[in-house]
Amino acid sequence: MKTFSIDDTIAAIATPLGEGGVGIVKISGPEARSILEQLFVPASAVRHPASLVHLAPRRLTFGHICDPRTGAMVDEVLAVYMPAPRSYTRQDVVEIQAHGGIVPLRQTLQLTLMSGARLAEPGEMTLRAFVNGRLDLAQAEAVLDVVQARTEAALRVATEQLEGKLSARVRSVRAQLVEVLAYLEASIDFVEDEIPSQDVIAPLRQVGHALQDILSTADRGLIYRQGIRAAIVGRPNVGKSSLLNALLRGERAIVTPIPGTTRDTLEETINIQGVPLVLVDTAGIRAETGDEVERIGVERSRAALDRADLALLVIDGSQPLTDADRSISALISRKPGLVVVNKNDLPQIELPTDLLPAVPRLSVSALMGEGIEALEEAVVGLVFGGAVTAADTPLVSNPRHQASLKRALDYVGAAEGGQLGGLSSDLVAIDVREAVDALGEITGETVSEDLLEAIFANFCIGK
Ligand SMILES: Nc1nc2c(ncn2[C@@H]2O[C@H](COP(=O)(O)OP(=O)(O)OP(=O)(O)O)[C@@H](O)[C@H]2O)c(=O)[nH]1
Ligand SMILES: [Mg+2]
Repeated sequence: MKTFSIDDTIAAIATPLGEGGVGIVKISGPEARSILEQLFVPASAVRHPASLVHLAPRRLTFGHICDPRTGAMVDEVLAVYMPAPRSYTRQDVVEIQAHGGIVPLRQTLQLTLMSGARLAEPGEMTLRAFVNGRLDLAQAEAVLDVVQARTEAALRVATEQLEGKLSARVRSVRAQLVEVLAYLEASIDFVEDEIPSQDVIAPLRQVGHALQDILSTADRGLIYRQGIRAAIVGRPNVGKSSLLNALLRGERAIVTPIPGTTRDTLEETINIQGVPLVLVDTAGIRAETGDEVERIGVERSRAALDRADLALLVIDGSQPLTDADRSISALISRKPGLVVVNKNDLPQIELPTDLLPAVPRLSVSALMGEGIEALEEAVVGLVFGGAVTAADTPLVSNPRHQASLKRALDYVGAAEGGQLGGLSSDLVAIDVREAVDALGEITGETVSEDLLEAIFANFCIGK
């Protein structure tokens, strides 16, 4: 997407490549209809040649895609033509629903390119929807979040953003700021008695509170959207892989009585109370390992721990604490974590109280599935900072939006401070303008081409 040309016609395979029930080729742009007419032979046209190119808008028409050069049939399809502006991109859009095989879809796409379409870049259809004003930027980003949602909670956050809930809040706050800005700029140009004096502090404070309010659920929103990485660590044979399996309710990792069974890290995602939790099973860490493969595994588990948001330290409750347990506990002391005392189906040996005294402890049996639900509760409690409420859906779930909101809040604070400190209107106006621009970045009123490119590059082709 080097340049934002939106006047040409683009085409892409919109469904994942592979064998499927159907596969869709999408075309958007002024030539969409004429391209379809070159390639598509409605079934009715075979019987009544006069109806050859008659396609009723938004009606599925059955027919065949044929190579216009040879007349050779490529696939049997349903085609639909959606004239502008009532389409996803607000341009003329054509969708060809073909059989979901790689070869017929590729050939159909190839024919559209031959007939004048250009291959669409990732996200280019949605970019057009944005440029043509059908979606604002936050809504366009929500499209990607809907596609990528890993839990129902994440999907709910994304669909509300797609509907424009966040955009509406941001717009109304921005409008308030624009009013303040207009007043400040007017008072630069006119002497005091020419415009009625207006309170600037109160609206700035109001905006500040509104921004704080929007931001207040952002941390939770980000968690729903991005998930949390939890590394399961501990010395060999304490039951890390068994714990992963217990949390997955399945047999994913290999479990044996032999210490050193897990040689490499293994990742699986589970959904606990709407939070996508990426569990990383690691090789047991011990001080000295002669085995080269195991040593590499141990290195990886240290790395996994570094990248994790939280650590689950597994201890074998039926065995006395070892030096290895202690050195691993030192590794996790800087992370939020839980001590999981495993094997509580066996006689237990009391843990010394000085082992990570500030970290919550849970007693479980990975083998029997005992205490696993309490562990899940504890993880969610940790993730949401203790207080998990079934409060309403977070408005903000995107780090980009969170950063812009924080920046806007900072500038509003600076403007308020400046105004209270008796700064001249033109200086206060500078801060207010920065805040207005920061909010405009969320919905896309003020946005650079670089940023657009970065955002839409994350989309899949055909979206
Ligand atoms: N009694 C009992 N045995 C368990 C429990 N959890 C795991 N085990 C047994 O402990 C042994 C080691 O379990 P793993 O899950 O492979 O342990 P690990 O920590 O992944 O071991 P490494 O991969 O070697 O580091 C196996 O024989 C398991 O059946 C438990 O809760 N109770
Ligand atoms: Mg293991």
